[in-house]
Amino acid sequence: MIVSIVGLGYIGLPTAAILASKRVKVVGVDVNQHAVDIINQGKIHIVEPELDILVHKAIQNNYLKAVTKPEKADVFMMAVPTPFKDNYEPDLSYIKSATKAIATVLEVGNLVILESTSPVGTTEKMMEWMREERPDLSFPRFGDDKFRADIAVTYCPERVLPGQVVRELVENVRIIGGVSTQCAERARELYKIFVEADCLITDCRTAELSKLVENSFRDVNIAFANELSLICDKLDINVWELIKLANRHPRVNILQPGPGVGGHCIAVDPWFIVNSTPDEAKLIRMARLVNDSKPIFVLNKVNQAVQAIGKDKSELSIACLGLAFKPDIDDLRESPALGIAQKIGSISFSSIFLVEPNIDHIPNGFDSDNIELIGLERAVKSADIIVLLVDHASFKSMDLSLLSGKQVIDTRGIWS
Ligand code: SAJ
Repeated sequence: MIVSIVGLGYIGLPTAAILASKRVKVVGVDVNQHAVDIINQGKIHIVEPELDILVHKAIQNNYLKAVTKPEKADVFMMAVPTPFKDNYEPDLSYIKSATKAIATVLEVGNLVILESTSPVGTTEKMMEWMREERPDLSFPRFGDDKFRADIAVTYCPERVLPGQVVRELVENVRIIGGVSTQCAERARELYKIFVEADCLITDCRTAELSKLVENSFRDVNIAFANELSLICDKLDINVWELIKLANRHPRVNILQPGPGVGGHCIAVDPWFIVNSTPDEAKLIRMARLVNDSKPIFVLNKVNQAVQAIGKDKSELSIACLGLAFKPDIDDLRESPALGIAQKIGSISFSSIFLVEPNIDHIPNGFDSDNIELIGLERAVKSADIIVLLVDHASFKSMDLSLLSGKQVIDTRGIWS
């Protein structure tokens, strides 16, 4: 059996490497020639623990190769991005072009799996795109278990946590949404090669919504915590203590407030639900707005800190601790910490110190020449105002006496 994985990013590449480690022949397809070249050298172009060893072995043992154009295979798995456009409408152009590309090499008996996070109905749209390219082939009909199609089509969302992808790909329960039950059963056989947990069968529409719902559930719960942080600020109550106490109730489990929600999943996927059912998804939309407004609250706190010192900004220095979207990773995508630091960077402080232990150069979006990327201790000692934006391990274990006499804005509650 040959499995072709289209899209060799954060999901596609680990999936390719794990399948290859189970002695399945894998052909990875990516339009990015640079990524293809790096992978074929047994190296990786993304940061993910344990992945480099897996890819290295897979290439060395000849179970994985990367190419830029699809080739014939038995199974095609698509793991390409689904961003949103300016109006929060999902952008399915990557899925469309990947689908059209694989359609040219499809053969009777092939299984096509979509893994990309997608709005409800995308799997069926994908079938339409394949049908347009290949009128000679028959495709399954939604919910029709009697019809024998040439091609099986399934939606199986990825649900792994960045930073733990290699472990979670094997250990997480998998949802397998077939266009028909036969399609789902075929996909389950494939996932059972490397998934140790249950592979639960449903239809493709339910599977599509389940992925969006999981991330929206988390977004709504984080929004609740973020709203509490605003309420507590008004009432002069320590939100971290409040949450700790409330969580001692047997049926309460409040998440943690922060400077906003980042990453390319939780800050994006709820919009796919809002976009498809705008009148019904009121709470989901409001949660997005609450989480997206949290950086403004943090910037107001910076202004208050300046006022508390009673000097002009041009006489003060400020340290921004953390730029990544969550702790102990280098991923800056949709990071509220980065956005806040960039806004601070445009204010005329005398010096701005950025501390991000997981990167080695100042990212784009900082224009001023009074901005430095420096170590934690030097930044904290030198700055008048400290804004803690990410709960990186090294910040948690810092000597807290260094903070004395400083204005401290702890958006993650690690020092409270
Ligand atoms: N955050 C908080 N407070 C919390 C928890 C998280 O402010 O109590 C923030 C984080 O700082 C970060 C953001 O939320 O900015 C998202 O981080 P995360 O760790 O909750 O999630 P992601 O985006 O890394 O991964 C999520 C996961 N989804 C769920 O847990 C439901 C993962 O399983 C999905 O596979 C992934 O999205 C995805 O690819 O969709």
